[in-house]
Amino acid sequence: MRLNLIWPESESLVWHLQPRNLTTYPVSLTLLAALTPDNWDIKIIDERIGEKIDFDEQVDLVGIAVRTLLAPRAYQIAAEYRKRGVKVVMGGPHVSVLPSEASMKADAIVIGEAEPVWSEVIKDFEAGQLKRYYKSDGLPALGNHPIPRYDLVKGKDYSAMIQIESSRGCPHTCSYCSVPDLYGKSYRERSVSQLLEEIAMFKEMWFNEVPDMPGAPKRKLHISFVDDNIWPKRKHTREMLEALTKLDVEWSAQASIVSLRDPEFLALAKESGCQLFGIGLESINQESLLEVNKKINQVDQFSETIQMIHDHNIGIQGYFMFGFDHDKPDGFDKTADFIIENHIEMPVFFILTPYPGTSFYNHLNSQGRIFNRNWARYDAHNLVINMKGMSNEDLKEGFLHIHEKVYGPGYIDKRLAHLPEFNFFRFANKHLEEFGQKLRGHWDEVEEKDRQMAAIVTEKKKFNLPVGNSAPQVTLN
Ligand code: B12
Ligand code: SF4
Repeated sequence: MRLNLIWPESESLVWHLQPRNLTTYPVSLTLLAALTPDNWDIKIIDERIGEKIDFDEQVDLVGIAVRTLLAPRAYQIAAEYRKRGVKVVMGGPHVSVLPSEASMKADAIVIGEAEPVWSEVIKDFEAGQLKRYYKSDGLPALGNHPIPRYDLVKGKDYSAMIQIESSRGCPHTCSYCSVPDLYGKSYRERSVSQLLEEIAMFKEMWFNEVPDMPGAPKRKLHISFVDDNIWPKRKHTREMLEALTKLDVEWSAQASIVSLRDPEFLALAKESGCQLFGIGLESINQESLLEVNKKINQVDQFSETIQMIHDHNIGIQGYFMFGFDHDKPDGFDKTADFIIENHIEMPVFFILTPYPGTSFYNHLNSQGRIFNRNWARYDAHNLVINMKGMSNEDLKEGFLHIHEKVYGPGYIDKRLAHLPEFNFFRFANKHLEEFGQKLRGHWDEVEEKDRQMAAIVTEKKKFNLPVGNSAPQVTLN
C-alpha cells in the first residue's frame, strides 16, 4: 500500500523570503508516518521546498496537513486527487477547528491529535470502510509517542536542527490563540528517556551528514523545541536540561516571559546549551494585552526580565503583534525604541489575526469586523480585520516603518553590539532586512488577487453557479 503525506505550499511572503537553510521539516508528517504500519510505503511531499506532486502517480491514500493559511491550497490538492478516485484524509489545526468546512473537501478528517485514531483510519481504509470523521476521546498521554520518521525527509533540504516536542498544551487563555483548545488546558509531557532516544536517532540519520559552514566554529546539534512553553513543569524541565548538559548540544525554545523570571532556571538553561528563547511579548501596551486576556505578560517587568536573560548570555526572539483596539499609530515608534533599548536580538512582528475557533475570532465576527476570509491571508502578515484605534492604512505604514527602523542601517549593529562577529543572529537579521521592503508590493499583489476572486464569487452566486474550492474562503466584506 502506498501513502503520500503532503505539506501544502503557502502564499505567505514570510515563507517565500525565508532562506532554505532556515526551513524546518514538517514535524506532524514525520510523526504520522511513524504511526503508520510498516507494510505501507510512505512518501512525504513538501511543496514549500519545491517538491512537486505527481497527481497521476499510483497512490492508495493521501494525507494532507492543514493549518489555516494552508487550507486553500490543501483543498485544491485534495480535489485533484479525489478527481482521480484517490481517497484523501486531512488533519491538523484548521481541520480541528473547522471540521464542517474541511469535511466537505476530504473523504475523511481527523479532528484533534492523530495518535489515538490514526491506526483506525488505516485499518478502516484497508477494509474499504473509511469513515468521514475520526476524533479521539480526550487527550492522549504522550508516553507512547513513536520516533518520527526522519528518514523520509532529506536533510539537505532543511535546516540542520531537530524539532522536538517535549510537551503539549497550555493552561493560559489568550483569546487569539488556538493552543489550549487544540492541545488541552494542561501540560502533558514526554519522558526524558524518549527525548534522548529521539535525539540520538536524528543525529545518526541526519546530523552526522551535515558539513560545517566554511569559517564557522564546529557545528553542534541544535534542538528546537516546538513546545509553546518549555518551562511548564519545573521537575520535568530540570531533568531534561540536566540530560542535555551531558550531550553538549545547543537548543532554543519558546517560553512565556513570566516563566523566565527565574535565575536558577536561566543558569541551568545556559549550561545545557540554550541559545535563544522565543518570547511572545506581543505588546508594550498593557491595555492591549488585557484586551486579548494575555494576563501573564506584565509590561512593567519586561525590561528587567530581558536583562536577566541577557545576563545569562541567552538571545531573545521577541514576538510583537499590532492591531489591538488600544493600539495607536505612535505605538510602532515606541515599540521600536523599546526593542533597540533592550537589545532584542530577533524582533518579529505580526498583525493580529483572528484564527477560526478562537474566542477572538468569535468576538470580532460578532462585531462584523472581519473583512477577509481568504484563509491564505491568515499568516499574521496580512490585515484581515477592521481595527478601532487606527485606520488600516495607519497599520500598514506603521508595520513597514517598524521593520525599517529595527532592521534599518545602523540599527541592527546597535541592537547586536553585544554579540560576537560570527553569530547566528547577525545572519538571521540580515535576512529580515529586506522583509519590510518587499511587504508593500506583496500586499498590493494579494489585495488585487482577493478583489478579483471576490468579484468572481459574487458573479457566480448571482447566477446560482457552483463557486468551487475558493467559495468559503473568499468573501471580502
Ligand atoms: C513550531 C510552530 C511553528 C513553526 C513551524 C515549524 C514547522 N516546521 O512546522 C514556525 C515558527 C515556522 C511557525 C510559524 C507560524 N505559525 Co506556528 N506553531 C508552531 C507550534 C508551536 C508547534 C507545531 C508543531 O510542530 N506541533 C507538533 C505537531 C506534532 O502537532 P500538529 O502539527 O498539530 O500535528 C498533530 C495534529 O494536528 C494532527 N495532524 C497534523 N497534521 C495532520 C495531517 C493529517 C493527515 C492527520 C490525519 C493529522 C494531522 O496530528 C498531529 C499529531 O497529533 C504550533 C502550536 C502547537 N503546539 O502545535 C503553532 C501553530 C501551528 N502555529 C500557528 C500559526 C498561526 C503560525 C503562523 C501563521 C503565525 C505565527 N503566529 O507564528 C506562522 C506561519 C508562518 C508561515 N508562513 O508558514 C497556529 C496555527 C493556527 C491555525 N489555525 O492554523 C498554531 C496552532 C499556534 C497558535 N498560537 O494557535 N509555527
Ligand atoms: S499564546 Fe502562549 S500563553 Fe497564551 S494561550 Fe497560547 S500558548 Fe498559552
